[in-house]
Amino acid sequence: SSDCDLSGLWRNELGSLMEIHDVNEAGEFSGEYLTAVTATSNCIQNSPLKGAQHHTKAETSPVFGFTVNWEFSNSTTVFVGQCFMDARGNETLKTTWLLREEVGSLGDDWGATRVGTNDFTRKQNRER
Ligand code: B9F
Repeated sequence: SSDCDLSGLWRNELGSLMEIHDVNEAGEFSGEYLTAVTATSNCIQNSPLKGAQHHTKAETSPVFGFTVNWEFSNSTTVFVGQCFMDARGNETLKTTWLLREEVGSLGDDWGATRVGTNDFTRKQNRER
């Protein structure tokens, strides 16, 4: 079909990798995220993701959201985005994310959230 399918292996402009497993009937999916970047000395680990995509039948550019719980720090990132396909059939996931880090006190809450964008393109399995 010409619809974007979120399942598969993706890479963003930072070099981070994510694998999304089969999207179920309800539009829900799970997967793993391997970030290429971090801002601590912690060892980066594969981290689980869970999300949902819109499954309107007529939709060819589905909107979705997912959460990554970082295994190596007390922080979470949520992504929202939309899958677009160009004339050649190449898919891009345009996303905006919020990263919440754990802070020690209410007084530090003001600076606990970061925001940014990431663009993902499909990574061919042979490049693995
Ligand atoms: O570096 C983040 C982190 C959280 C608490 C200590 C370290 C965890 C990894 C986040 C990866 C982000 C980027 N990778 C990617 O692919 S998620 C959005 C970006 N897209 C110090 C305090 C808060 C951040 C750094 Fe930390």
